[in-house]
Amino acid sequence: MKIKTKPTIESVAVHAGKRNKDQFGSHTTPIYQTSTFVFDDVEVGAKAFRHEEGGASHVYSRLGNPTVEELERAVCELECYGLDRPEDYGAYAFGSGMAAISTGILAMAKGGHVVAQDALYGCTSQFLKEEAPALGISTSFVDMSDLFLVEMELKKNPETKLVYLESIANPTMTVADIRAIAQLAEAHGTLLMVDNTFATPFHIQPFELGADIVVHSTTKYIGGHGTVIGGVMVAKKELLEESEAAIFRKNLGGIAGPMDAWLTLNGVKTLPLRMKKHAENGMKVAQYLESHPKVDHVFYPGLGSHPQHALASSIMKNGYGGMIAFELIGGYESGVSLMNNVKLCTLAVSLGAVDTLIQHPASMTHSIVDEDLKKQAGITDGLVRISVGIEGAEDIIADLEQALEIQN
Ligand code: LCS
Repeated sequence: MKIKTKPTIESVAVHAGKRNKDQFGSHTTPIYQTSTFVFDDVEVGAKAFRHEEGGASHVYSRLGNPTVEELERAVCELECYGLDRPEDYGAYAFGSGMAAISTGILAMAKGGHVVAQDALYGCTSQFLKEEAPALGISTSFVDMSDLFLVEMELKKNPETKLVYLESIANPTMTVADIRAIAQLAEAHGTLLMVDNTFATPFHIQPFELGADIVVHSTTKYIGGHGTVIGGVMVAKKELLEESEAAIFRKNLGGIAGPMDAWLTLNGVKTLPLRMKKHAENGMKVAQYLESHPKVDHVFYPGLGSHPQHALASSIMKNGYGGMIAFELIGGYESGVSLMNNVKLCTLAVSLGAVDTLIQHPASMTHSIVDEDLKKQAGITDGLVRISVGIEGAEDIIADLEQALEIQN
């Protein structure tokens, strides 16, 4: 029998993050639901504060917590799956995706400029445009599907410290050429931060393509069950240290709580299994929508009609994910009618849960985005976004069919 040397990503996900047994031999991860940790004596406590050997391993749960650390190791292992030196990387978990993103940007782009993708999750876009300037960080937004524009923007802003993009953009489904953009970033001496929420490491591994920092809203596919808000940032330990990311997290205070970390860890174990089904259903639903006479356009990286289909096929593994954006021929009115008439699908924001969620970016998740930026990024009033769940694909399609039937 051939002996495999590299475990599958399914096996890594099930066992990721595990350390030695606790003192009771607990099989699953205990929830260390505690604010603080006991020191054996003053010396042990003082050494912990000085980060010296012999100090207590844990001090206070805003600085670190064993359950949270297990989640950090788990996501780190998945993002580093297949890399030559995964041990060089580390991760920090946060109480939300936005905490990971804002803390990460503040730590990595201190007092400098960010060149950001024009299509981004609404709150990320708002943070960069409206809050970050007061904190000493300026941003220019650019269409990252045009590498020439990215390069021009980098040349125009030599003080750029960070390039920021979403591997698959929310909600336009634009796929980023991470490899090419990483090369541009490196040539201009800036870091590349990638929000990998839509793709997850099951489909895209930004580190393999040259990214420096990966962030996630773990609220979505990684948690997977719609039970928890969370985020994570992964990068080389050296960069985490240099940027003082741990100090930023400690003092901004955005660490994840142990219960939330534990819920998210449960999601990690089945991430590949769920993503396989999300992607299978995503393709079926996208093909159905594309063939429907009332649908004007479908944005799904797996379809030949997607502007970056060839790029998606070269960087995505195991399929194309479960997110779809589309426009109906009847525009906004028809989209509203569809969303009001679905029965199996749920009208709600968020995504990446086991059940199918449908929402209207222009009036919901992206309502706060600057109007000009929305126009530039292609976030139109008629765009509908669907997060395809793991129900039977035929049931999701039947629900969309009856809802599309109703409108006229
Ligand atoms: N990054 C992406 C790509 C997201 O889609 C979201 C949230 C975040 C970051 C922020 O994560 P959070 O703080 O919520 O954990 N996206 C949402 C959405 O599309 N609908 O509701 C939330």
